[in-house]
Amino acid sequence: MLRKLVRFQFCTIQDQIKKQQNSYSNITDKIIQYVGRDLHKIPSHPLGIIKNRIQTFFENDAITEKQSKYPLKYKIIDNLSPIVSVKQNFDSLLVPSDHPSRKKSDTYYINENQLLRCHTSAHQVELIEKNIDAFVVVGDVYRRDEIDATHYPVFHQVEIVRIFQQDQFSSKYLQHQIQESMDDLKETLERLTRHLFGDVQMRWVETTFPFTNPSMELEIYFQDKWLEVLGCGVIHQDLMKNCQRLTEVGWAAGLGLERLALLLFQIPDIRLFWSQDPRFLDQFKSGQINKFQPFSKYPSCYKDVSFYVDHKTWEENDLHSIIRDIGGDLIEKVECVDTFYNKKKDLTSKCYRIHYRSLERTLQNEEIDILQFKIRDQIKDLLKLELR
Ligand code: FA5
Ligand code: MG
Repeated sequence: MLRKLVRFQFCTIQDQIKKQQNSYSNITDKIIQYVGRDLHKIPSHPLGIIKNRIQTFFENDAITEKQSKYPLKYKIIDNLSPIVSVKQNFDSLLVPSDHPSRKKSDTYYINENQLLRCHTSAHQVELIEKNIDAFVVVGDVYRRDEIDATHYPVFHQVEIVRIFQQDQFSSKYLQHQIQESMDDLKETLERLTRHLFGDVQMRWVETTFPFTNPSMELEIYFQDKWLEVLGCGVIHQDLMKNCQRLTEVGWAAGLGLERLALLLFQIPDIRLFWSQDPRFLDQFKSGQINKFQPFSKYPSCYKDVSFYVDHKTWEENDLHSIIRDIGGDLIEKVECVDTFYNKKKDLTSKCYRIHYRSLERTLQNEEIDILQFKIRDQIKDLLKLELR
């Protein structure tokens, strides 16, 4: 028994993934290295500082007048494994079977049934089923997404859910209850935003999610652009029914921690959160929000790669994945700089520009060439594309 226990303790989450991976998996070793780093649990890391601020808000100040009849304490949950089932991540949330987010080009699968959660909403149903009516889930999430200053394949989300009792509504009509829930949702999130930012320019944009109706996104004005920081909505009635909560109504929201941290600390690049450089880490203290002082940027350089694709089957994320796997954090940005259709070949020519920059040192041209050659080789070998 003891031996079993000891062995269990030494089986890291990374071992667990590797053990369950099969030929279906599209998770690279680079991605596995991020699992378990738990940046949101480090109190002096910008993500930990914001997570703690959000936690304090939900522990102390989040009860709106509407909620005050049953002032539930929000339960804070930050230790759920990022390994979830297809059922948790998609089916339970009413995500249609042909939804693009299910594709291997978008999600990191361990095998046919298990994956690295692509959002903290993966835990909604199991917690609602346990009759937890006010909760906050914090965790790392994984997506095969584009790479730029505000997107990264691993990031952190905060999920917030609040479900009401019938007698908290002023009307017995579902449509009115949905409207009242929506109002409470907006009030709560606007208060949270002011708790974090003080005064800031924000706007609500209508959107759709399979598991909420109606659905909204909140955007904040950042570096001369509107930046989406969260998605939310009134929990779909079919989802509540599936949880055996036939008559209840409530709301859910999912925030991106990095997006909030970029704004609050004025950090210019999402890759910095993963930096181990003391010039980054030493700038932050538990409980304190201060403006990030950029240290001198090392020079960047770019290399182009061109190839032919069949536009009917082309999945750009497969390219991003190869580049990220080979170049890791040395990749600053990947952009398509040229596209044209070649009628004779019935193929589309694409040219991608890969920008390289280290946050920690000046890169040598030779080492970039090695990476670029590896990328070219894998485009040929793995994607079976003809280079130009
Ligand atoms: C979702 O993930 C929904 N689960 C949110 C939700 C929860 C809706 C509950 C309704 C009810 P979305 O894919 O838009 O939605 O992501 C939510 C937030 O995560 C975004 O607003 C953004 O802040 C952050 N985010 C998304 N992709 C990335 C990325 N690649 N890098 C960093 N942050 C990201
Ligand atoms: Mg979105």
